[in-house]
Amino acid sequence: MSFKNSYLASVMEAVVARNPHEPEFHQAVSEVLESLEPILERKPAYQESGVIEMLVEPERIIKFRVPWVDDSGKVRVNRGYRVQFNSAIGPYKGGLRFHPSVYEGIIKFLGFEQVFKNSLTGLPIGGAKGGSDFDPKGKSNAEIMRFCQSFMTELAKHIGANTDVPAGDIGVGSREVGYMFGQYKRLSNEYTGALTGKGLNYGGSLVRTEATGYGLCYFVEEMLKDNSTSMEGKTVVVSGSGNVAIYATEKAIELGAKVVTASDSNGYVYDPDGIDLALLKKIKLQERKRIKEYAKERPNAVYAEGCSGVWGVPCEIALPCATQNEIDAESAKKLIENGCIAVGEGANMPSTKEAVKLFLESDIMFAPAKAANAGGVSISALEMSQNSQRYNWSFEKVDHMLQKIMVDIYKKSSEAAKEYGYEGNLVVGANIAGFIKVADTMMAYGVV
Ligand code: NDP
Ligand code: 2IT
Repeated sequence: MSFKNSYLASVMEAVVARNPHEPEFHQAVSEVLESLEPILERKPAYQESGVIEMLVEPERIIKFRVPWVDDSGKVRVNRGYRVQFNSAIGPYKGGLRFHPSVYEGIIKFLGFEQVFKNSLTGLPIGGAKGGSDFDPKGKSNAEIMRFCQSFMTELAKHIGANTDVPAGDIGVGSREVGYMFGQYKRLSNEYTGALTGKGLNYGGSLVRTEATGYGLCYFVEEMLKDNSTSMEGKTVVVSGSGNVAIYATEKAIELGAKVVTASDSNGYVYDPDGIDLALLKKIKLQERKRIKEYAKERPNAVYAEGCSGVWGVPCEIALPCATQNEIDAESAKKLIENGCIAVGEGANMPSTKEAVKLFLESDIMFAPAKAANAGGVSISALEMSQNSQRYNWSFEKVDHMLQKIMVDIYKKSSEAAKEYGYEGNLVVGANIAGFIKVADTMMAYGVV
């Protein structure tokens, strides 16, 4: 780790010592702390108040047993988590991830990132994340439902519309949110918006499904515009084929780009004719099949095993929308060599530290996750507003608000970068801009 500031170095050392064996959490914290060096020089109160030491420690970690019965009658036991990281500027807010790789370190990294992302949105939401090591792959609908109900039976004790409002993430989409909301409503005997990403019949917001992918493209378009270009006519590589990837693909196509790839954890498809969005949606959203199937139905598309090969496909814009650390230094070098001009992170922390360094040292325009993928949680916050009003806004209204929020986040991040001497570095800009609102609020509260 490379800290010039000895205080920040000592905070980082303490984080590593206190949270051993959690490399993703260390990675997320070190990136933010490194960005804070220029602001600490100007405002020593951030050090004197202890606010940074408080920020790196979650307010509360909830860890629980999730027992359920599979279709053969066998009892299965998973582990559930909710890390309520910071509630300085609003109720805890952030998604739930169901994936076998989930452990405390993953949820902590995601919760920590969420604090700054949510601050950047300008909306009154604190940061949290949760999930389970449950693997939804190959499970029947009934098994998914029993798991979600058991998970919520415990989680319900800790959430609420004014306390903590979970939503989806990897492995948690509208089906899972439906099962969890149904169980929450039953347990609490209340009809309140304690989850977002709900179905449209029961308090969901229009545009929430599309929001992360659309928001990513709005952000990237603004970044390109600031550099006198646009998505129009560009070749785009997208990784993943889930919620974020599908709607990033949809908006990129709408903006005139040609998306040529989609992937999952087994491999990727390259379609030189441009991804057929209707086919992608049919395979992934309706049939819930693997991405391999796509190539079988398109004349010129090819499927390759292994998901990292997708970064070797020549493109001008890369949109990683699958998972953390999916772009390592080798993949970053390939993108740079092949003439990529912009990277927009749809997934959370999809680039390793080494990859980010390579992007920042190159001419590539780099849109970091905290800023670029904040569209999803922004519309979640607007879902909360609509639930409080007991009213639903139109698609056009919400989409317009999403566009404005993403442009504002771009402006805030690029202006903060410039103000602190890092013009063009949106990593530093987004981290500083996100930090200021939370840190100033915490200082107003004192030591709490
Ligand atoms: P989905 O579950 O809908 O899709 C995840 C996609 O990523 C799938 O194609 C999945 O493939 C792939 N994937 C998952 N794990 C891996 C892995 N280890 N290696 C390669 N591919 C993998 O999730 P989302 O689209 O919602 O989330 C994608 C990313 O976006 C995550 O990083 C999430 O945190 C982030 N994000 C999501 C938001 C949202 O609103 N949903 C908001 C902001 C960020 P497979 O089927 O093989 O597992
Ligand atoms: O990473 C994220 O921002 C999300 N998974 C969305 C969280 C939310 O509360 O909508």
